[in-house]
Amino acid sequence: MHKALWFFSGLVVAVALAAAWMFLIAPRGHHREARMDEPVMRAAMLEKQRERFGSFDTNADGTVTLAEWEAFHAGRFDAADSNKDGTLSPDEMRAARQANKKPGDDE
Ligand SMILES: [Ca+2]
Ligand SMILES: [Ca+2]
Repeated sequence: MHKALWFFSGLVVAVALAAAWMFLIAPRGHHREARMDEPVMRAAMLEKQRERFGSFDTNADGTVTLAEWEAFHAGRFDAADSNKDGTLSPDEMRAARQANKKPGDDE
């Protein structure tokens, strides 16, 4: 009888420790993994920014002039002006926005 009481008490403690692990300690481990991925995510983001900057900086001198800025946007304007009348209609702007949408962008 005394041994059964010790066994039951041990079982209760083991269940309590398992519950503490599942709800208090293990979730922190998950966040630790997420933090370990941060440098990888940051590097991917920086690479994406470099690519975007490179699409403006056409002479690759490390700066974007007004002419490069305007040329980039003129190219986008020309691509959006599907009927080539020199203006953008609401439909053309909507179509251009849809065409430039990336996965994960808001609707
Ligand atoms: Ca440049
Ligand atoms: Ca047009």
